[in-house]
Parts: sequence; C-alpha cells; structure tokens
Amino acid sequence: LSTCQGLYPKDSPSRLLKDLDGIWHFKIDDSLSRNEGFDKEWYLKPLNDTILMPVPASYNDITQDHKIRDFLGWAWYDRNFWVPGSWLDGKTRVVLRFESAYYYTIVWVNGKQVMTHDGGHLPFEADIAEHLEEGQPNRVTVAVNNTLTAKTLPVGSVTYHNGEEYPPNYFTFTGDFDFFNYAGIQRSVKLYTTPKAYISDISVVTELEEDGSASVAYTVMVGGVEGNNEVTYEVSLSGVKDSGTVTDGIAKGTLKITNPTLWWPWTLSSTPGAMQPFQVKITTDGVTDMYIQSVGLREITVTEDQFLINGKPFYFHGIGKHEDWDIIGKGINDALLMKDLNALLWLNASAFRATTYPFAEEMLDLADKAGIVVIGESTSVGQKSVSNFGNESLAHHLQVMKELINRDKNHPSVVLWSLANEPESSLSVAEEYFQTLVEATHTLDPTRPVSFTCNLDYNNDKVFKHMDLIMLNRYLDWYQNGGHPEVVPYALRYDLEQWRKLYKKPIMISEYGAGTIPGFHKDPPVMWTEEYQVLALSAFWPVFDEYRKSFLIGEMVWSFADFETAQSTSRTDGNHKGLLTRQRQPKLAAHVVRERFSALAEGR
Ligand code: GCB
Repeated sequence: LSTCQGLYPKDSPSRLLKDLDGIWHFKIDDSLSRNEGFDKEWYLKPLNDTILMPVPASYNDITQDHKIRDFLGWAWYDRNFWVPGSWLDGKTRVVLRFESAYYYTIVWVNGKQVMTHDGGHLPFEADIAEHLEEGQPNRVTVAVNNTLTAKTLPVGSVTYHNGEEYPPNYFTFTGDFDFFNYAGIQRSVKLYTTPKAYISDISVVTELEEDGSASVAYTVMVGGVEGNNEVTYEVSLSGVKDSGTVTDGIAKGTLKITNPTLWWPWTLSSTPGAMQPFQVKITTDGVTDMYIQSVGLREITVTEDQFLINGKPFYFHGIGKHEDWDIIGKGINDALLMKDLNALLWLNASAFRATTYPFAEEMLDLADKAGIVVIGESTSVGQKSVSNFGNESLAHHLQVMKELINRDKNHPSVVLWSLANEPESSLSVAEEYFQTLVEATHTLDPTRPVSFTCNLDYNNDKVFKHMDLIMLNRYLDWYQNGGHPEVVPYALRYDLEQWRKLYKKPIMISEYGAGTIPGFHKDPPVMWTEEYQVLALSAFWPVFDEYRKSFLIGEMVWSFADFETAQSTSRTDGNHKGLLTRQRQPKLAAHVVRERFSALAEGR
C-alpha cells in the first residue's frame, strides 16, 4: 500500500477539487474484544448503528456521552460521495487526501483498503481512481485509533485493571504529555484530480547574494510518466521564467531575481509577509498539469549569538500555542484560526511555537501572509524512558520529520525545526538517537536550524551539543520556587551563564509561565491569580533585557490560551497558563505582555 504525501490540494486549470468535509456517520468500537469492526469487516458495508459526526473535528466533545469523550480505541467513520464520469476516463488521477487523522488510520473505498497512516497531525493521500464507480454513490470508510504506546509519538500507555474492585474490562490511559488526547478526523478531507503525469512536489530555496539579488533554486518532481514519454516544464516567479525537459522525474534550476521582494517578519519590515506565486507547468503528450505554489524569499542564518532573517537579527518574542478549542477540540475551523492569528497580532507577538505537533497548514498560510514566525515541532513529547528511544521510535521519528519537512518546506514563516519537547536528554541512548535525527533533519532540510526544547539543567543534558541552538523551558516561579518570583533573576541568570559556558550557541527561553484562573484576584499576588501571572512573567524580563543584547534570541510565553488536558489533581479543567482564556479573551497578563511585545518590536 503506498501512502504518499502530495502538494496541498488546490484547483488549477488541470486540477479539480471536491470537499468531503461535512457530516459523516460515526461509531466507536467499544465491544468486549474492542476489535469487532475488523472481526466483522465493517468496511465491507455501510456502517450501522451510527451517530452523526462533523468532519473536521475531534469527536470527543461533540456529544453528551462521556464514553465518546474519553474513548480509546478504534473509532469508525463513513460517508458516500459521487464523482462525475469524466473523472473516470482512465487518464485522470483521483486523489483522496486527509490533512490529518489521529493517530493510526486505515481508509477503505468501496470496501477496498486504499491507505494507512501512522501518526497524527500530518497529511496522507492515495490515488483511488481504480476503486471508484460511475453512476452510483461511492463509500469511504475510515477506522482511526488513538491508542498510544511507548513507541508512538506522543508517548502513552494503557493499564488494565483486573479484580473485583474494578468494573469488567476496566483500563486507564495515561499520555505522557500535557494536552487532551483528542482524536478523529481532525482536519479536512478532500478529493482532487490531476492528469496521469502530474507535479508531485515543488520546493524552492532562496539564497541572497552580495549584489542584492536572490538565487532561487527550484526542484519540481513529476510522477506518473508512462514509458519514455518526453515531459517538458515551464516555471515562473516574479517575471523570471525557465523551461526545459524533465529528466528522471525531476526538473531543477535556479532563477536569478535581480530586485527580489523579500519575505520579512512584521517586526523587521513595514511590508511583511510578501508571498509570491511560483507557477509550475509540466506537459507530456499534449496534456499539461499546472500548480501554483506560494513562496516567500528569505534566508536564515544562525551565528554564535544571533538568529538572522535576511541578515537582520530576529528576536522571538512570542508564545507557545496549541490547536485547542471548545467543542471541536483539535479540529480545524477557518474562523477560529483567523481569531488566533488576530489575537497573536493584537499581542504583538513576533512568533509562535507550534507546540508538540505540526499545526494545520492553513495556519501556516496565515502566518506566512502576516509575517509571523513559526517554530515547527515534531510530534515527540513524553520520551522519558529508555524504552522510548529504540529503533522503532527512531524510525517513526525520522518518518515524522520527513513528512513534516516535506509538507512545510516552502513556508517562509517556518524558520526552525524543533525535534522534540522535553525528552529525557540526560540518557545516553537519547544522545545517539538525537544525533541521528539531527543529521537526518539537516540532510532533509539544510536551510533551517534544528533544536529541541529542554527542561533539564545544563549538567544533565547530553543532547544540545548536537543542536544549532538551545531552547529551554523554565518554570522558575511556578514548578520551582512557586509563589516566589523574587528568585527568578538569580536562578535565570545563573542558568543562562552555565549554558553559555558550555556552548557558544544562541539561547531561547522556549517556555515560561504561570497557571491563572481567570477572575481570581489577590493582592499581594498569590499563585493562580491574574496578578500572580503578571508578576511571574515580568520577573523574567530584566534578565531577558540584559541578555537579549548578547546571546538570548527569544522569550516565548507558555501559553497562548488555556487548553484542555487529561483530568488530574494538578489541572483544574485544563491547563490555565494561557494569556487568553480558552475562548480567547484576555487575562490581566495579556495586556502587560502586549505592552512589552510592542516595546520589543519597536526595538526599545
Ligand atoms: C511544560 C510542557 C508543556 C506543559 C507545560 C505546563 O514544560 O512543555 O507541554 O503544558 O510545561 O504547563 O506544565
């Protein structure tokens, strides 16, 4: 079964698009075996005893049923769709694409298995033309399983409880991460067509030259060419054109742009976010495929103490974020993405971290256009024990990086790859593991620096020696010294100095924050009040101001908005470190951070 990743579905003169979002049929397999769907081959017929379920959305919060909210195992979806006869002419690829489903997914079309995908938050697709019927409805069936193990990313575990004191077949699930294990078809599902010979991938890499021009190296991959048929191509960007013949499925070249319009973050330019159409056409046997890839021309450099975009020092003053909303969970909705972007701009954030998994490409498109910088992160969180660093984990982790880079390589907003959140980087197995990952990531993408976020001390970590820069998650007046922000300047200065003695690499504080229940007030401030959040964050700022003149390249508040987590005694209906509530309304600290970010943006 080939599951590949293609270009983001867009229509063009050679490509048609059909949306399969909407209301699907849904059921969970909570049978005793938890495997009835496979035992009884549910995919062979329309599912029965279903309820209705929106796509895209996490299924967890849609109903009033706690069994669905906390479900772990196989959830099933199906729906019918029609295709026009013209799509089944034998000369057209009809591609079924999922922008993501969580976590392990199997897809059938008219009862035939067409693809599987391992891991959430990244797209997968397959040409299903041969399985489609004309003149009658076609059925797509999806089984998706959110069970996590020691070898999945994120890491999780299931514990079975036997004995009279428990209900029959009782088990509990623990995810080694701080967000709710939302599941289902969480992003869009689409059908799109291409000609048989088609553009399968496009990438552009920009280098800025001394004379102010830009060299844009492009690579276009072509799939589906039959025999020795000749394929010609044409590309154009900013009025500069190139053309030639495709060799072994690849067209490559460099466009020299003399007066390039560069992509800038909004903090470095008054005309940020310049995206330009890179038009690609390939033709064989008189049939043309065309795709327009949006690109932004910019270059990243990391020195001993600076992070440069187009040669200018960039400071990450921003926020770590989740995809997390009321009702739709980790589902995607344009209005909510737009609201988040507007809130980020209101906060004057120069950057956000797509924390602990790849965010929807739709959000990266918005960040590209607004000139907000993004830290892209893999799905790794909870790699804490030796059993999480075996070959199986590594193979999956490499695959995640490959799919992530393949999807996001043309987004200028994405400037840095984070390989993991808070792995146990004190383990020797972790060192070897991450060394392999860094090397592979640099090979896949030589243009972006690589790091990970770390919550350990300078004398415990074994992994940063292999990274391009250092990212530290620090809760110096929350998990440590809770209630005592006066410790922060000492602890933080000491911490930064120790790291700097070890490595001549730039450092970013990739998380710092304090839990805050909106509406809790107290003066003098105590933990959980809105006043304490202001105090807890601002305690870091004098030290940030001292070091941002040298090697500190960023300060990232945790977190953008309150978000859902597993139920526990340390989380009051979710994590409340948000500057905003889950409904995106500001807490007191949001106003104060906004002022600081405005000053930082103005270079004060
Ligand atoms: C962290 C984690 C993040 C948590 C945060 C917290 O260090 O990286 O996923 O949500 O702390 O609030 O505990």
